[in-house]
Formats: sequence, C-alpha cells, structure tokens
Amino acid sequence: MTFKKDFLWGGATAANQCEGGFSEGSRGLANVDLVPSGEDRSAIIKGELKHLAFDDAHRYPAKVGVDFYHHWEADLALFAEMGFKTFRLSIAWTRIFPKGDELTPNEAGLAYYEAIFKQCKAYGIEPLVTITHFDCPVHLIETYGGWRNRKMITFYERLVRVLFTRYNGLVRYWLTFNEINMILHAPFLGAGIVFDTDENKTQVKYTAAHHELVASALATKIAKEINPDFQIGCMLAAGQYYPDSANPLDVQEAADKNRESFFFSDVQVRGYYPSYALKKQEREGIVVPFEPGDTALLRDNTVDFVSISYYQSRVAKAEQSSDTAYVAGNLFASVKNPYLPTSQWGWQIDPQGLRITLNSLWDRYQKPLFIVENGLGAKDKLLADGTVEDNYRIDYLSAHIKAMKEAVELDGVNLIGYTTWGCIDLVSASSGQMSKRYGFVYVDLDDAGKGTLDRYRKKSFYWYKAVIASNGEIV
Ligand code: BGP
Repeated sequence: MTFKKDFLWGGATAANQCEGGFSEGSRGLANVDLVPSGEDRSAIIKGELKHLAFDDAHRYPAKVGVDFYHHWEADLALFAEMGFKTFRLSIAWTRIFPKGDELTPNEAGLAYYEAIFKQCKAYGIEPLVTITHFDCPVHLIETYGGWRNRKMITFYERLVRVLFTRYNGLVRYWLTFNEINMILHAPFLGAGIVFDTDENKTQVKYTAAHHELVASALATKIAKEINPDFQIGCMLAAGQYYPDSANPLDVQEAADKNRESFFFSDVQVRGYYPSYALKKQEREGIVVPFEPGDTALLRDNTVDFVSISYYQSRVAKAEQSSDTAYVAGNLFASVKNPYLPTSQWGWQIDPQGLRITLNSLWDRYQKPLFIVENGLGAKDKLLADGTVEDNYRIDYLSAHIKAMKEAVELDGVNLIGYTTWGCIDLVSASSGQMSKRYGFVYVDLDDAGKGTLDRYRKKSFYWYKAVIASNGEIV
C-alpha cells in the first residue's frame, strides 16, 4: 500500500463559505459577510475598496452560504457515508467572540462547534480545524484596523485559549491561519486590512504578516501547554513557480516568486526570518515591527506539520511584454503555461505540479505534509434523476491522487492526509459564485441565491468512497 494505514482522507470547508446563519446564535459580523458577489468583490477582497456595511446594491452570498449551520448533521452523515477519516472546517471567530475583543466567549457559538466535533467523533472522523479562514470580526477592523494592529495578537490569543481548552479531547489537528501568504494578494480576507489612500501597502502587509506569524507561534506555544499531543500546522497557498524558459533570469525570477510564499512557511517551520526576506525588506525600506520576545517566540514554537492548498503551478518570467499571455489562478494571475489545459474558470490544471510542489516542500522542511485543499471548480448539471455526471471532477482528482502516490512511492515524501476542497458545494472565495462547484455533494442553490438547498450525491461521491475504502489503491 502506498499511503499509510492511518492516512487522513477527507474533505475541506470554511465557515464563511458554507455556514450561513450569519446572525444566529448571537454571532457577530465578520469581514467575509460583507464581501458581495459581483464586480466590486475583487477590490474589496484586496482591501482597496472600503465596504464595512451591507447595502441594497449588492448580494452577500456568505449570509446563507449553503446553510451548513442548519444542515450540518445531514451533511456530516454524507461525509461519513463516503468514509471520511477527517473533515476540515473552520471556526467563525464571531460565533465565539462576536465583536472579537470581549473577555468572555459566546456559549452558543462554542456549543455549536462542540456538537459538530462530538458527532465527528461518533463517526470516527478526525476534525481538522482552521482557526481563522479568511475571517476577522468587523468590530476589530473598525476599531483596531485589523491585523496591522499588534493588539490583534491578544484577541487571537484569547480565541485560541478558549478553543484549545474547550475542545481538548475532541480536536487534535489545528491550522493557525488559512493560506497565510494570501495576505499579500487578498489582505482584506487574510488580515482584515482596508488600505488608507497613500499608505505604503507593502509595509502594511508585512506588518500584518508579522503579527499573524507571532500569533501563530503563540498559538502553538499555548496549544502544547494545554495538550502536548495537539498537532499544529501552518497552511500555505502552494503551487510551484516554473521558470518561463531556461534563461537564468527566468530561473531567478521563479526562485524569487517561490520565496514570496516560502517566506511565511520558512518562519513557521524554521522559526526565523530567512536572510532573503530580511535583505529584501531592508532594500524596500520595510520595517518589521519586531518587539522584545518575538525572536524567541518564533524560534521556540515551530509547527508540527505543513499543510497546503494546491490548485495549480505558476510560471515566472523576468521580462514581460504586451505579448505575454496570462491566466487566472487562485486569487492572483500568472504567466500562462502553454503545456497545460485550463478549467472553466481559467485555472491551469497540473497534477505533475503537485508532485513537484510536494517535493520542494519536503526537501525544504522534512516535516509531514498535509494537502488540505485541492479540487476542480466546475459547472455541474443536476439531472432529472437527481444525479450529476461529474466525470471531469473524477479525472482531475484521480490525476492528482496519482501524483501524490508518485511523491510518496517514488520520492519518499511524508504525506499524512488529503482533504479535497469544497467536499460539499459552497460559495467560491474569489468570485462569490455558487456555480463554481467543487463538491461530491451537489447543493441546489444558484448564483442568485435561489434554490431548495437540497443535497444530492454526485457520481464523484461514489468514486471518492471507493478511493477511501481502498486507501487510494483504486483511483
Ligand atoms: C482557496 C481558499 C478557499 C477556496 C479555494 C478555491 O484560496 O482557501 O477558501 O475558496 O481557494 O477558490 P475559489 O473558491 O475562488 O474557487
């Protein structure tokens, strides 16, 4: 058998994209609630357009999500039916601390997740909990400016203490920040940042990044004090950059681009700012707000495992011109790779790139790796008999699982699990659409928010069930 006996097969979700119930259980308002579908979405996500209240001109898909808030028992039953060994979900911070800076948590929010974790346990499903997945209380943005403010570390510390204490015995695997490197591309999602006009955006992003890195190390420290058996992971939006050509300048450009992301995991895994980042920050006049104790905290509290999302590889080209072709990608574009097909949303498909990406992380860190997001966003058609013939999704996932097998079998990468993104259809982070579906389970809801919310098993549901049952031998 290629994969370990206890390999963690499963699926992944995020509170902001599936829960809905945005005002229930005394929940407070979060950044993601206010991100509308439509053309303003991109500027809001990037922190370039301030939008901190609902209005009538926009539609807000996170308000309802796919109503996991009310459907979670039935949805978990479907995941159990597929044989999930793990289920990745995130905590909505505003269910636990509605404003974010209270001293006492909200019991209704705590009870909600406790019920989910208990049900997971009953099914033998190991929860994989993202503490923050593009999630920040609006009150903390309005009052403190989000993660640009060091006070956020204290509020986050309060949150993690409550979670680690309350769910001790129910949850073992934790991720501190989803796709932490997305601060650079989607700072409103990643750090609750709205830019002021004329401020140095790069400075703000690296200030916020430092605060999150310190918060992540602090969370790791607290976790181990509460339960040394807790497993804490960093989470990186991964996807190797290839050089556009053998031109050494393109090769250098690819190395530089890869380092933009590795910077985050280098700190979280190795425990210090890498020399290339220090030099670049110095050159660009960026001042990282190190305070006494930060260096030791980062050094002494590195993560146990490295988790990634992988959707595609990317291409770096030193000299771009008006002829350079680009493709869309996970929250930011890349130079086009002429060797790869693209999805309906223009993301390039590269299973081989998953093996390459896993190897580069394994070579770099020698820490267990966990793929916590991978999948194909595609349009599905619900047939009259209640099925979806999603062979394209099966082909995509099957090719990526084969690449994982090669990484394990041929290269000896230590891979501990795989959770496909959006195991049940949910709202797209980049576009706010429902029509960009990733799930094994179809949810009857369209881009205008119309539908019964009924759930249907797709063809891929049965395929993935067989994959898990065979521990990845049948793909
Ligand atoms: C990642 C996010 C997820 C998810 C995924 C797919 O960046 O962690 O939240 O949404 O990408 O992206 P999209 O929803 O834009 O297709």
